[in-house]
Amino acid sequence: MKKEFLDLGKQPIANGFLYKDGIDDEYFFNLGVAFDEETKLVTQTEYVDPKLMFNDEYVYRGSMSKTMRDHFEILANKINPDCKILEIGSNDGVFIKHFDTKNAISVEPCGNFAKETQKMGYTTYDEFWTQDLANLIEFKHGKQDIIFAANCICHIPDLDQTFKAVESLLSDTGTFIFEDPSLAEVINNNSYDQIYDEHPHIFSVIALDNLLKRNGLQITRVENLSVHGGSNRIFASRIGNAADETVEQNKVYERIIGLDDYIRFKRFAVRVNQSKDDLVRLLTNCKNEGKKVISYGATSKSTTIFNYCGIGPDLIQYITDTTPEKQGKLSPGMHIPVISPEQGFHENVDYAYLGAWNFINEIKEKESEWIKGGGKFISHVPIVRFV
Ligand code: JHZ
Repeated sequence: MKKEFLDLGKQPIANGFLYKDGIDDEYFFNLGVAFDEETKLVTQTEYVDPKLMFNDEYVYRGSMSKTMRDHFEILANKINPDCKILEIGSNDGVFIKHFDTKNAISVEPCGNFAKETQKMGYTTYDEFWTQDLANLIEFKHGKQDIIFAANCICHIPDLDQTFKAVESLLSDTGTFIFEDPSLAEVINNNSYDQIYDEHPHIFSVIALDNLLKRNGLQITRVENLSVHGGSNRIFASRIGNAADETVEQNKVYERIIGLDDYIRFKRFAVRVNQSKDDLVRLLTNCKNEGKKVISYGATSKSTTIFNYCGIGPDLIQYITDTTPEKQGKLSPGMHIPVISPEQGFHENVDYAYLGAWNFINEIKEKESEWIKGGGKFISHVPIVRFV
């Protein structure tokens, strides 16, 4: 049974950057977050129709940061290049590009990105991941040695169907590798902005273990990653394979910090509410002091923040982002203009709220001159402050 613990209010499509003429038709939903007593899964109270988020106009490009390009290259280099590999949610090809087009296939429901990997020579199925698609892939390409998904599985509402389809397509010795934001890190860092329409679930290892097991799979290894504010890379295979010590270690740690207990999440909700008051207060003070405040990185995460906290162009003048598909548009819901860093990031900016706080090291290095000149970043992770 799902028990709601947090209400993040009325929210738009997190990556639904829009032109002025789209404002009247903008879609909103209520973002409630719940704990499922049976599986221990943290999940949304209602799910947004995936077709409203993942379609031919999708704007998020995985290859926009060096951190992520390097991250995927390092992983790809550890995988046997001769294995048969399938990627679910291949986006702009940031991971799959490291494999030979003869051995690698991909699934990508955003048509604009599916076309990109098709152009690169990969067989790409421009569809959502389903059992029917898994059956078709098995018929055409056979069972797969590796099924990989990065920042994708937590985007799919029906996890039982997802895992069953993976199990059916894996070869007998095959491995399912997937990585998504870690619930432990979200709770520890108060990074509640990881919760938005595209993330219907935030995974603990405990919940994944329960869900995978009831679909014929088991976790054999967990790697704790620093990317995206703290993620877990899960290795799973058919039930009966040996698990290493990292699985139990992660589950024990999660039990210690209370991720199997509804009360823990009620406490988290109190901290989220406090963070909202602190951020609005800090930005209001900056405005009253006549400072120029912008936001750095037009992220899905910042859509949650701005809409939950009611932060609009009066507090954040504009957002800079390197993604061409976001520039010239307005942010979802609060309609803050998005422009390129070349246009908007310069010495006249006093403070920049870090929408992309997960790339803080890369960004601080890149903007070291601005920082030397007195510029300061603001973040709410783990508490609201200048960083
Ligand atoms: P970033 C997306 O979340 C959506 P978002 C998705 N649901 C998901 O799970 C994660 O990604 C993985 C820009 N930028 O990665 C580029 C700069 O402008 O935090 C991006 O638009 N300058 C699939 O949207 C944004 O910031 C820079 O120097 O929260 C970062 O988005 C850098 C480094 C980035 O993901």
